[in-house]
Amino acid sequence: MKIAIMGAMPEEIAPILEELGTYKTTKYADNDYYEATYHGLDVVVAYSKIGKVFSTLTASTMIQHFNCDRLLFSGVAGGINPSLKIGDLIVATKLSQHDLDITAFGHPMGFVPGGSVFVEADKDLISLSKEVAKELGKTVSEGVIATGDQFVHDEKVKKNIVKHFNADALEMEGASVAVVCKSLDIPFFILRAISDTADTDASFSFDEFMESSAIISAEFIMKMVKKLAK
Ligand code: 3QA
Repeated sequence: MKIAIMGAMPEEIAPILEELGTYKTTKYADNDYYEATYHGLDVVVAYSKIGKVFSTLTASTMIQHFNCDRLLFSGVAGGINPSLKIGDLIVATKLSQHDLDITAFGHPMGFVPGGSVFVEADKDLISLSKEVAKELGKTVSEGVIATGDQFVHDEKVKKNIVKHFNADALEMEGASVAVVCKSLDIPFFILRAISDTADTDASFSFDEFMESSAIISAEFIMKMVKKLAK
């Protein structure tokens, strides 16, 4: 087993690299990849840079070039479901691209021929996350994550995403990573800790809480990796 652990921003993987301690850095496709062993398990860590295109490239590279056979994503998200507070963890059950729009031809939002509106995350990894949550005595929500190439900071945009996808949280990489993993038949897991609620104050909330929320997500992911190593 070789696990890909990815984030989008440096802050999202910094706590992971710190936990690994030592690693080998390899440059590939204009990005840095960090290879290590963690409790005897091979891992490859990287941050993709923000958005669907960069995250697609990184997920694909980790699987096809570095031969990872599972992928875990750790990072932060904007909360939509009002029950989600800053720092809360959400596990994606399924993901959708909220900005993929060929509705002019009668298709639903998020759909293109040959694809599907939602991509479901791996059930076994979700079960594993439930075990970890139980052991830590932590509440971890499950829900729909919507992905698009925009930092959402507007109630109207949020409402529209709820209308089409009934999403609980939103971010900018999960669904693209999901499409890559599904296409290459690689079990994947997307975890996010809330950094803001995607409203008018989102950028301020993000600046204040992204680092602490990124740590909350990364620590949980590493507990899962530890369990996978057993
Ligand atoms: C966007 C980051 C991108 O990787 C997606 C954070 C948290 N809140 C969100 C929201 N809308 C969409 N996505 C998110 N991540 C932040 S760009 C800031 C870059 O600053 C999840 C996410 N409301 C860099 C310094 O200028």
